[in-house]
Amino acid sequence: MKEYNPKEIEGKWQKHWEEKEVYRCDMDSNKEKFYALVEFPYPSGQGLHVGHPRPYTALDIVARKRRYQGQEVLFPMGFDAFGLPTENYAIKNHIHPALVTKNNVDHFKDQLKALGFSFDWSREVNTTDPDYYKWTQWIFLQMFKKGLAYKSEIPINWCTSCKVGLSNEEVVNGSCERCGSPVVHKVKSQWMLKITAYADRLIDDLEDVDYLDRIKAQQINWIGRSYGAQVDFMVEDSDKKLKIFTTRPDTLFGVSYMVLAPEHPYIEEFKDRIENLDEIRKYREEVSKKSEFERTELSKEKTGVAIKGLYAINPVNQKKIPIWVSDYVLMSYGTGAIMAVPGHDSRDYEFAKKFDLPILSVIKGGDLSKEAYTDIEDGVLENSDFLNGLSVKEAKEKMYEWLEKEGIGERHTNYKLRDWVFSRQRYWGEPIPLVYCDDCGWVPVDEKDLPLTLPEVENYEPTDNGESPLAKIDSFVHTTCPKCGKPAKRETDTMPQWAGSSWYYLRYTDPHNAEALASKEALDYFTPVDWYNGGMEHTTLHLLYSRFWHKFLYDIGIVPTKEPYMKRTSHGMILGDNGEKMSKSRGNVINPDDIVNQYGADTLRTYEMFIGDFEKSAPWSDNGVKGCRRFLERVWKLQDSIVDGRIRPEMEVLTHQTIKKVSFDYEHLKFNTAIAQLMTYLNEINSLGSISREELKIFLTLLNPVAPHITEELWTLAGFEGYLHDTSWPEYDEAKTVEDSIEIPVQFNGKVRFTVKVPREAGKEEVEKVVKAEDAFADQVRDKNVVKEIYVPGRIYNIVLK
Ligand code: ANZ
Ligand code: ZN
Repeated sequence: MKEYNPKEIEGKWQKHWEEKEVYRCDMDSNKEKFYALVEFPYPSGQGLHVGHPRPYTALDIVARKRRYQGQEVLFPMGFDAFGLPTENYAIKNHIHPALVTKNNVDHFKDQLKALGFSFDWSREVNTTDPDYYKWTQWIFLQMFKKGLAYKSEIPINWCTSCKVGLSNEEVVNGSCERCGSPVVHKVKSQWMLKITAYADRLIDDLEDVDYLDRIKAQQINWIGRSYGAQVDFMVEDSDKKLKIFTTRPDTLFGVSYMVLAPEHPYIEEFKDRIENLDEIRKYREEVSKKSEFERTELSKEKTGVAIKGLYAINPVNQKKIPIWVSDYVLMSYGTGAIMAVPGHDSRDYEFAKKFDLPILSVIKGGDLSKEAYTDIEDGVLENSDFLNGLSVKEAKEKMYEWLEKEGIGERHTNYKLRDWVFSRQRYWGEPIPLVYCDDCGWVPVDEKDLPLTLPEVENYEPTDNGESPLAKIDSFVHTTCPKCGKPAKRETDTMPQWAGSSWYYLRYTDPHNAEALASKEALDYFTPVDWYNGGMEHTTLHLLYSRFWHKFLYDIGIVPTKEPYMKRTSHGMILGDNGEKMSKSRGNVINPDDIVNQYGADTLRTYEMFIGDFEKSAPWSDNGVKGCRRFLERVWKLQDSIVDGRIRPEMEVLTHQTIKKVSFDYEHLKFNTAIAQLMTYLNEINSLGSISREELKIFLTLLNPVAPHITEELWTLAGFEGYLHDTSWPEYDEAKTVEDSIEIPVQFNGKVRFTVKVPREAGKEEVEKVVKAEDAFADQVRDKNVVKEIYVPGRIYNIVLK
């Protein structure tokens, strides 16, 4: 037997698969399709991380298994290559970002290929390829034409270091998600996409998909739908109404003050009446330095200023109530003003305590000297005139009716979700294909002129005023209006990195199509994606954005389904051996290339699947890697102990159990327990000292999705016909997964003396015969008499002697 040499056999099989196009996928209407999708990587300069192979191996296992089961499997890979890290690297090193991207993609591809994934590389996509982004631009134009893309002068989140506008989603705790620098607000005219128009469908259609519960919850929380009412309070001695949003119209009788966001327009509107205007302006100035996150943190000490000289009138009882400004009310949510009910809202309660404002009870049962009473399930109204005695639910309903009848307010649904800031003032992104004409306004580039490609430039830095580098390229900027032919100017902002990944899974179905983003045939056959696995960090943004684009494409008749992904799962991270996130600064980064070189791709794959519960994070362990390599060494040695024949009786139950368990576990993210079962199987074989040819076939097939190279090699070495990748998945017989003989303890006067092996279904007479045939039976009885015998079926045989 030759030594196990992964280097030799892995390269050989990878070459074979590639040359024979073994994993190429084609539409085949006779076969059921299966579309398995993993998130395509951003080709960074650091190359592949050991975190990447975890999800890729997982779905590779499922893809390989489904092929054995006769499905036409689409399992593609590509690169999400626009974006800041590449651009920043290009600026620093004076290399064109396209070249940086090409080098990084080449490196990633080599690394991915060395891991033996069964991707159909003929379908590779790259979001920076003009043939690809032509369609990203096309989709944007369709949205523009439908009024879903609009320009808005809004304060945007501005990263002081990247010099780029960020969406709310890209701001984490007041800092830039990418570089960690502080984010400030800056007013800029930006292209926006109206994702809010899809908010309800993005929540409601989750009913139709099979996502992990926590993923659904994240989507729902991010959209943040709340049902409530908008209610008008009159400003005292004026004809102006102060509009507020509340989810608790039932508590209107409990309002003791109002709060405006410091940016609320009424402060300037009523500036002549406000006695302490300077104080309020000063407060507003201070607040502008804080992020929304800091402002809304629950634990923070409440601050605020009473507006002197301005009061509101409560529409339900005409009571005069004071108006305050405070930063816990955000201008960007609801109407930027609230009615405060300190008796039943915790934030209002804290505020009222701090500033000594009245706290009224309108829901029975709380102890308002301690805290706000916020229970809405059991609450019953009090001190509330026509609502007294009603439950919260009934009172809400009655109040909606009353407000509507009196013309004071109406039902209103609010969302936390904001429209998507779609402009970036950067070079390395898809140019936004719009032209500004003084006469015609914003005009789309003619579709036949797509792709609108990026011009060659000398340097990629944004301009100091924050304009995109494209603004400096006269030949790009100056054009003619596609509508009237007069001189006009191009938009110089580019799209955000999220654009290309919002529809890439569609392009994989027909990646070389020059006439459409994909043919109708291909979309009908392959979509929706059957199973999408990706990181938890992408289950809000990317998932939401791509579901939005998909729904839009559905509305305009391009894609056949409402949802892009039928099933979404997520994997945990691989951490450093110290349990912390891998990072250069911690010095705990593992390079997958080193593991492949030292132990082989099959070991890395096996290890990453065996490392622990797939959905949880797990620390790297060199010993764990070595253990998986030893397992494969023992698998390799099987070639020396092959005997002829089918499944042997002593292996029958374990074999059927193993097929059953491994088949189930691969489909349910339980890769670690599947591998543990295969290890048990191998141990049993080793204790028998041999493996029959049929047993070997089954074992190699079951292990193949995890360790595809060593198993192909052993298949060939064993002289089985054809190639392992051409065979089919083993079937199990449910009846044979249970042991059909069982051990029965035999008890004499309450003490177990020996056991007998009998068929599971054996009756008393049959068991009695076996018991009495044992020598040990005669030893026990000797000169005594058997006075009683009881058989508890399957459990115990009881004998009483005298
Ligand atoms: C009165 C009230 C009484 C409220 C009560 C709650 C409990 P969600 O569920 O997040 O939508 N609110 C409204 N606009 C706000 C803003 N711009 N900034 C901060 N808070 C705002 O929350 C809705 C509730 O948050 C609203 O209902 C309002 O307070 C507050 F016992 O109105 B409520
Ligand atoms: Zn024009």
